[in-house]
Amino acid sequence: MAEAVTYCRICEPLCGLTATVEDGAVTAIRADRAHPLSRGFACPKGVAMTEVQNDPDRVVHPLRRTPDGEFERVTWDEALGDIARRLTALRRGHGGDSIGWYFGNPATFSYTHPLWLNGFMRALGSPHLYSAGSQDTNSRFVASALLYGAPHLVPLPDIDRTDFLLMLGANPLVSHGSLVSVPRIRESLKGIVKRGGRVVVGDPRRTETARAFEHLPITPDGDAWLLLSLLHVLFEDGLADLDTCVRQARGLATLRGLVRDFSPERTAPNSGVAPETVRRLAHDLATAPRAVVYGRTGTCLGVHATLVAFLIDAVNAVTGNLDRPGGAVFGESPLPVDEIVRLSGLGTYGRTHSRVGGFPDVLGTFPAGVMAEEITTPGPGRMRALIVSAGNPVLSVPGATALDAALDELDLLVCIDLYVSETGRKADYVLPATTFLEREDFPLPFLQNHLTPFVTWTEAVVPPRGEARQEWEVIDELARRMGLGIGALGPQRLAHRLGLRPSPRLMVDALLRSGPRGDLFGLRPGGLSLRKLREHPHGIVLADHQPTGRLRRRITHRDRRVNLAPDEIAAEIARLRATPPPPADLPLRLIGLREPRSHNSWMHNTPSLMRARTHTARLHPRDAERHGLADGALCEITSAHGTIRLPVAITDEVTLGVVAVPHGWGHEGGGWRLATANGGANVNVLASPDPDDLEKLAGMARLNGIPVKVGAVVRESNTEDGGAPTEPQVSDTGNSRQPESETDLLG
Ligand SMILES: Nc1nc2c(c(=O)[nH]1)N[C@H]1C(S)=C(S)[C@@H](COP(=O)(O)OP(=O)(O)OC[C@H]3O[C@@H](n4cnc5c(=O)[nH]c(N)nc54)[C@H](O)[C@@H]3O)O[C@H]1N2
Ligand SMILES: Nc1nc2c(c(=O)[nH]1)N[C@H]1C(S)=C(S)[C@@H](COP(=O)(O)OP(=O)(O)OC[C@H]3O[C@@H](n4cnc5c(=O)[nH]c(N)nc54)[C@H](O)[C@@H]3O)O[C@H]1N2
Ligand code: SF4
Ligand SMILES: [Mo]
Repeated sequence: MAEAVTYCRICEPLCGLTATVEDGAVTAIRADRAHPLSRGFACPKGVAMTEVQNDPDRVVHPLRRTPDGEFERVTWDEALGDIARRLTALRRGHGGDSIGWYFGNPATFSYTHPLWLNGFMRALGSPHLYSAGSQDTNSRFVASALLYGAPHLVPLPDIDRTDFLLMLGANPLVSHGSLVSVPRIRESLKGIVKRGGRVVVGDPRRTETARAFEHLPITPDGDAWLLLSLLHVLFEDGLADLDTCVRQARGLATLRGLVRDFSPERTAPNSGVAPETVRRLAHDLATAPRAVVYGRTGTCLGVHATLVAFLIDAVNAVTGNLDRPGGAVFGESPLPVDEIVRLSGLGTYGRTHSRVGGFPDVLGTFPAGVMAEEITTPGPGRMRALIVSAGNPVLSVPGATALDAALDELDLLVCIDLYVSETGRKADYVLPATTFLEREDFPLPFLQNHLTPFVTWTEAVVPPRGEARQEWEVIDELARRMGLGIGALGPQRLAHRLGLRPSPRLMVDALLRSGPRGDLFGLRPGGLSLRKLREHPHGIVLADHQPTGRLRRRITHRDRRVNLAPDEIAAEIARLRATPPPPADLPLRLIGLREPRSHNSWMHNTPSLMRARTHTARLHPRDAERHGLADGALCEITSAHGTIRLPVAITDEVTLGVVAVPHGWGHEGGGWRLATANGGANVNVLASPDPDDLEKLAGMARLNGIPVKVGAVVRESNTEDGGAPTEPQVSDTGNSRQPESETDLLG
């Protein structure tokens, strides 16, 4: 028996874990008490990773689908040989741009996986690259591209030093924080209040976080209106920090003009926030010694997602809180990230446009919401083959029904995954991936998101189960068989083709050593190197706080100023004004939520997380009454695009007129038996499959604020099309139930 130290790669705090290993298998996972930031905290998902690791339903050998729809085991050689042959034939017959790739959320937690797949797609010269980003963060990256010229410059809320946090559309007590890595985020938030400060949570639902702090109820998709009126008051009431702003930014006068007629009286009907509340909030933000506005997925999945992300930073800038301790700070990495982004050409926005819908690329990816039409629209560049790695788009992208049908029209679908998912069940091949416990790792994309600058490295805890392989190894071998050289840079691709393939860890070592904190290959003794990281298995804290005052150097606009008035934003504001009212026959608004014991679609096969749980639709008591729905009754939710059936959970935590349904449920048929048995419905069939309905600047999926209606279901054939369980249980849905996770484990 041995204990191995590693870190969790399920969500962004990257908590430290200790794994017990017996005979080459993980038998238990606990929180790592010696981790300097998570200090003995892990949530139930991290602990339950033991069950994913050892899950009998995991795919551990390459699988090929037979004509009757079953899967049979094949060798890696057979699988990769056939895939390489078919891809090569497509490439010859139709060009590299007939081949597409979608990578899901877990991909970004591996340091090698995104790099290798990017290299592969570049070598193919294919624009068909899609990711979970258009359902998650791309609006944030686009706002940064407009404001700072650099999509990767994403500000962090400096929670540990602020006096006032306005949080919009985030529920970190459940999600554990996103686009900012703060293990023990509940304690950090409580720290604000302990210092005499405030946390205000703008959300249509009185969430776990809203309950722990101050709740500001807001109408779904109301954030742009709220933020415009906050700016209006800041300017009109002379609360703007003009000196700081003029020094940092350009376009201040234009911005002022743009917000002129968004008085709180004018915006209240759209934001749901009363004018006097907006005024007070603007004053409180401006007069707090240090304040910051932060927004997350609730602000990213609406009609005006990029505008909202932009306005959040605009409020921070206008109150003088940008690039300032306790405000919005720009994290620095121990790697030369700005140089890497520049040299690799990866930090793009709008360099190319999608064939369907003409959407600008965001970091080289197009919105996943156009994938279905890219498959079904004839003509040059039609996507004929798709590789999906670490993603389950059938349950995660808008217009799930259309995508599900489009996948049948592909010549080849390959999934690299831990399970046969709802997407995988349509695949020609499902290839077994390693779990994060079976691979070495380095938190490459998260290094600049750590509020406390931190770096770590982990070795694999156990060898891969069965024949599982890391994604980069699969991609490397596929490229070799296709005669492709892969790499982000031209010379790298050539070297790769000639067989010069430095190991990924060598690359990390070189980047660390030459980075701003590196040992410069001996010139700076005590500096970072891979060897040094390996001597510190719990990771290394690099500083107490992220540095400030360096924004000017990092902005890539020629004048090195924040652009507060890009044309794209003015156009979005015009579009906002022209937003038609939602259809009268769909009077309710659908929003999402995250649950402590779910992780998107992929931890529903884990017994310890699934005890006494049901997928439900949360509805306000008055809405339930109006529609004659009792608690636990089966209801039908209908949008312009589809219908699902779910049991109702009546709770006044949702605002009147709002229905809240978590995504990632509604498993069917795939390899995960417990997940499938738990029923539920795929909420994304309610979202529009039409590319015209995607948000304009970043192609964001509209997954929040969807107009819907609800109705009672007469119970006869209730398992037919909604997939709802016959006897809905309501045990985990009660009004005031606290999330078990942190309260249990944080004490
Ligand atoms: N309605 C609605 N829809 C949403 C959202 C919402 O809030 N509301 N949120 C969106 C967001 S933020 C996200 S990030 C997406 C997620 O959407 P996706 O990334 O498409 O899907 P996941 O459910 O995360 O599925 C991940 C898949 O990867 C597999 N997997 C896990 N670890 C690994 C690994 O290490 N390697 C490989 N190869 N496979 C692995 C899992 O088995 C699973 O099949 O969903 C989006 N969809
Ligand atoms: N337990 C758990 N943790 C997770 C995940 C998970 O599935 N389960 N997923 C991980 C992933 S991939 C991500 S991206 C992060 C996301 O992290 P967060 O964004 O913090 O997570 P959510 O719980 O989705 O919070 C979004 C909130 O936005 C609110 N909302 C919906 N519409 C609107 C709106 O129009 N305006 C406003 N102001 N609010 C709105 C919702 O009610 C919800 O409370 O969480 C990560 N952590
Ligand atoms: S909060 Fe839970 S799932 Fe997220 S990193 Fe920590 S232990 Fe893992
Ligand atoms: Mo996400």
